[in-house]
Amino acid sequence: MNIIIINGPNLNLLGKREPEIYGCCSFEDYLESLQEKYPDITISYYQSNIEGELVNIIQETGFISDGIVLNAAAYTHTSVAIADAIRSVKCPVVEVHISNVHKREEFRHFSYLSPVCMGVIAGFGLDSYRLAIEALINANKEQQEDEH
Ligand code: CA2
Repeated sequence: MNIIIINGPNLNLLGKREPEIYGCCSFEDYLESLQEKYPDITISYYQSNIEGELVNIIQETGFISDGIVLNAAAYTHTSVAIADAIRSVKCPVVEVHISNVHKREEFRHFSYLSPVCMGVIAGFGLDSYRLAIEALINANKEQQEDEH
């Protein structure tokens, strides 16, 4: 399987700022441990602070990957463009959040992306990404069983 993890704005600061909310591990270190856990899966990683670049990478990878794990960060709550990009691609997209957005400010409770994603995982720290990968593995298995 080929899975891409896409992180949105400010997630390049993971491990450097606000550890009480987002933990103290950099995403690069976490990714290394994730890849060790899933040696049979190719996990690619992309991060951008720019909305249009997130749209581009979803379009570019959404037809050649088996799944996308997407933490669009603040764009989750604002971006019709990212929602449209998700809607336009073939592979399943799992929306991920490190924090439990429903325990936080009200503006974080709404997501433009949830209705066009396969599912949403929030509030488990960086482990949210692993849970999303598990969901994509299960979806891929089910799809293969349906095809045979
Ligand atoms: O909980 C999440 O994963 C969020 O997607 C993170 C976004 C926030 O706007 C969403 O409501 C929930 C913010 C990402 C900012 O990342 C930082 C990481 C470290 C230090 C500072 C910011």
